[in-house]
Amino acid sequence: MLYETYSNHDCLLKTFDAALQEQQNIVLQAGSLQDPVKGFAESVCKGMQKKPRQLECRFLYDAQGSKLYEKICSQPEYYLTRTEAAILQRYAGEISRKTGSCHLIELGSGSSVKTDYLLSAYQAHYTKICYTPIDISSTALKLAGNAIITKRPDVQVVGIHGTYNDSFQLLSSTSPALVIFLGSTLGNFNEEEEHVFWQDISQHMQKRDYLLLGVDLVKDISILEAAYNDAAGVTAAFTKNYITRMNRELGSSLDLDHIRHVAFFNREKSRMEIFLEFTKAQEILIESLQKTFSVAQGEMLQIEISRKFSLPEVKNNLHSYGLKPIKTYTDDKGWFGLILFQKTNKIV
Ligand code: AVJ
Repeated sequence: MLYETYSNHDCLLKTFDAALQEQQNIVLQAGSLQDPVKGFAESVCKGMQKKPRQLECRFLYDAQGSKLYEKICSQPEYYLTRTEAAILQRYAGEISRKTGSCHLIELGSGSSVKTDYLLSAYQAHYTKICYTPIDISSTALKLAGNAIITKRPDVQVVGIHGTYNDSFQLLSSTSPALVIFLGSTLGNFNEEEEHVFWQDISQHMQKRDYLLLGVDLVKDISILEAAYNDAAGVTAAFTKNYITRMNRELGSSLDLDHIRHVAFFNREKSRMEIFLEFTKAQEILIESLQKTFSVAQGEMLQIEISRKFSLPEVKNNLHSYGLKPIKTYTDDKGWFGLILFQKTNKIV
């Protein structure tokens, strides 16, 4: 797997097109991630000035965080990955027949393990499959990319080390495409962020392109809360790794023994809310910006939200962005949903 760095948008699209042409297996790094420590420092600084304080969850996924997330996925309480994988396994063939041959482009691909069901189905029906995983973890991308080209030498992998925003421009080159957005990662956006996201993506998708969206559905609170408070403490370690990253990259020197993972379901907002609670007062230092923030004893920093959806709500919402629901797939318990949409001309 080759790995190359590109400094501006123009350059990324051109290089992406060239890699497709030349049938390379490669990961291209988008300009947005070239100074990740600076981006992290600025983001923490901004988040600490909000009331209540909120940090951006995408910084959970450094090399260690991506590894811990994979470990979360195999915890008995964390039903999401397992349930979604079973739906994919069962319906990948049908999905591939519905969309026809297309370029698979996945947002937040991580380990790409679940996507393998789709790759397998598309390979069974079509020749020359191209897969574009997009992720903010270069380690996860390289590992996933190498695993795929080894297992499936006929699949071309052109990965993007970047953010969702970097991916939109690529949609001009990938049609007919299936945009894949799994794992209920959508739930990390609040309503406002979600609106901007669908606006951007629907504007860039070409007519008749498809979208496969995985969403976690509202269910019994005890099941939801258990999934984010696993008994082995892996989710707690994942959340606390945020502080480990701050200590390492920002020079924050925080005492992890007095910081606690807290996660509960907010019924009104239909979302899990995940916090780090400071059990003693501490100062957060951001060395490069010469800033410190005092955190009081008992204060909670919001690290992540994970919204829980209903299928009609999601389908209605996306319809207003010109994304027409084609078919919905769920598991027997109705815990998780996969919806296949197609881009139409009409923005309702
Ligand atoms: C990767 C966003 C789908 O919200 O369930 C898991 C992240 N955080 N446990 C989720 C997560 C804590 C996960 N997503």
